[in-house]
Amino acid sequence: MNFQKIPPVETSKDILDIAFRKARERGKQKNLKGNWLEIIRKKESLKLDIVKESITSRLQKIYEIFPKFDELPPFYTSLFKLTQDDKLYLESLYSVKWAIKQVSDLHKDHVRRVVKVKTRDDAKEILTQFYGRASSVLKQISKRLKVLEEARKIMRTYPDIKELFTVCIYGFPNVGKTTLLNQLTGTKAETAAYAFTTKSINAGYMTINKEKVQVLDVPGTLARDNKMNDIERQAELVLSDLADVIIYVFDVSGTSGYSLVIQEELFKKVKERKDVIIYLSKKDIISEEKILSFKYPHRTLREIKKEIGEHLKNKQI
Ligand SMILES: Nc1nc2c(ncn2[C@@H]2O[C@H](COP(=O)(O)OP(=O)(O)OP(=O)(O)O)[C@@H](O)[C@H]2O)c(=O)[nH]1
Ligand SMILES: [Mg+2]
Repeated sequence: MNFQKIPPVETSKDILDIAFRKARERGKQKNLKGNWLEIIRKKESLKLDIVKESITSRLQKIYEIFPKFDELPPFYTSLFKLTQDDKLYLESLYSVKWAIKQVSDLHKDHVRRVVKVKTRDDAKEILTQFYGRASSVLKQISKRLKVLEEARKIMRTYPDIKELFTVCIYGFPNVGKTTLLNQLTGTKAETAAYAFTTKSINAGYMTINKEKVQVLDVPGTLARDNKMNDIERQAELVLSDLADVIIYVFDVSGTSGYSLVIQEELFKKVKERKDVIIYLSKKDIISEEKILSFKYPHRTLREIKKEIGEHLKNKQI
């Protein structure tokens, strides 16, 4: 699912302005046939049609392009619930459908009346009434459209998850996970010298033995079982639902602010769940002795790629 393709949601005011402008421009047709009364009726009906068509087609596009949960892969449904208010979102989406129906019904009703008018003033009055009522419907969903626009902005941060072999870079905050993603895949995701820099999932890709591999960098986690916040839960979601292999980033320099002991505790838990490759970050600022005394086997960038290649081979067998 590519969330980047959802276009910005117009405001109620924009939708109305466009509809009324179109009616003004296209309602100027001169080649209508019949006597003066028939021409007035046709002209005003045409404007009703143009306004209705313009509003409902724009709303219909919004309704169709925004994802419904039953058509989303379960990973995205979970991610959605972690990052925004799913109930408010669905209510907003259904209010768009409601508005389409309201404007269509109003249109039918006003067309029925306009084809029977006896004077120019009556025709104008019906048109004014329709414009007023359609505006009122759009105003009622104005806040809902804003909710959808906000939802779109959040969905833009969702990674475009592909059905590929998936590596998850995992570990405590500030240990150097995003830096590693950038080094492995050439992405330019944001890194910074403080914890919880990454608040959503970053995706990068690399090719190993001609096969494309997806690498997901997740927010740092403290992994306290019942105390995880929704940002940390995104890391847990990738770990449990998508990862084929984990790269666990250990920072033994102490600059991340987490001791070796607690990093080790988390590592042991993760190892129980998935295949783990260890990467020692910040080797440039720690002593050779410290690296040598680190008790688990760890890999360089080049070795990581090689080991992922082994996992790929094993998966194919
Ligand atoms: N010297 C040195 N600094 C590093 C290295 N890797 C990361 N850093 C620094 O460590 C800080 C944290 O790096 P990030 O890659 O943002 O860490 P993260 O694990 O993604 O952090 P969160 O997203 O907050 O969980 C940044 O200031 C990086 O520049 C490294 O190998 N050497
Ligand atoms: Mg990060």
